[in-house]
Amino acid sequence: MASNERILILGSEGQLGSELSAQLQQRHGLQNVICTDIRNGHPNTERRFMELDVLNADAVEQVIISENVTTIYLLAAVLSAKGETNPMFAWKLNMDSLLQVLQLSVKHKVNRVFWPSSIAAFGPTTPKTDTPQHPYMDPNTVYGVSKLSGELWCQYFFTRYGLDVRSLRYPGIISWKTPPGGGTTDYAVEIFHEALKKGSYESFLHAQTSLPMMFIDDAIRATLELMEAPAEKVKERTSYNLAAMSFTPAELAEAIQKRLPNFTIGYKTDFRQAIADSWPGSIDDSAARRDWGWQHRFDLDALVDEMLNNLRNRV
Ligand code: AKB
Repeated sequence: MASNERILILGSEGQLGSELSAQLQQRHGLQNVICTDIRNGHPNTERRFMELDVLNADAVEQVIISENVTTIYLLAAVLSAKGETNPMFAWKLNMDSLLQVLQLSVKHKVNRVFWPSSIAAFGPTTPKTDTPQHPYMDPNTVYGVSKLSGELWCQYFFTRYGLDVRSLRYPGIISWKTPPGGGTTDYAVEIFHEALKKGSYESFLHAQTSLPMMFIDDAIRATLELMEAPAEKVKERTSYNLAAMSFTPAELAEAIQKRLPNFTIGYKTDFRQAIADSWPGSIDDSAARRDWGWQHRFDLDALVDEMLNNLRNRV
């Protein structure tokens, strides 16, 4: 397929990157999508892949120059739970990579940059229900602090240099092809694997902890729709609230039990409970719906059907 875009994905092998890169390849052609990560997670897949450490600014700059990159998706990140085990490294990876990409994008006139934020940018004092687009934000994890700071840097580069940076505050993403790594919402993926493998699951979050969640197909579509929206429609230059559904571990277990009646769940909370308690239970994403027409497609039942149907053959 002919495309004028030359797309660089930094962090192509993770949960979002692996599915987003496949969609971008379909839209723009294999030649025009350069997948990079510190390791090749899909060695048998036909595509353009380069091993690249996102913290190596010189190497990233070389790729931007040699490939005439027009669009960058920066997806490499340390997530919330893993970040708490090594806060200084999480800060370094999450912030240095963003600041380098923003500066290189201005220097080499990259047209558009995508950077993911998260519900982790909110904190304990943020309103918990239908969290608005512009609430008080006081994140208390290093991941959340990096997301809030990163959002402000994105807005700064847009205002100061006119760089077209776009961002979404993702909820927990549920996927079956590539697992998430090191997040607080990971229970909602693990539970499906364990339900099919063992018929039971021990949740590290409390039964009644409600968190915003989204099926991966919706998350990828939201990303592409935001990136393809005309610039004048993108009014939030920090990051957009994005929502599909909210549920608790107990509600998810009940939905699984409707399909697997013998499935049982137990609860043994750990340090991730405090992280979840600091985040909102539900999100008001009316700005995204109004500005660029966001609409989710998957609710809890559709998500559980997709997960079980696809994982049944794999597990
Ligand atoms: C995490 O749990 O850290 C992530 C997120 C909500 O950003 N899934």
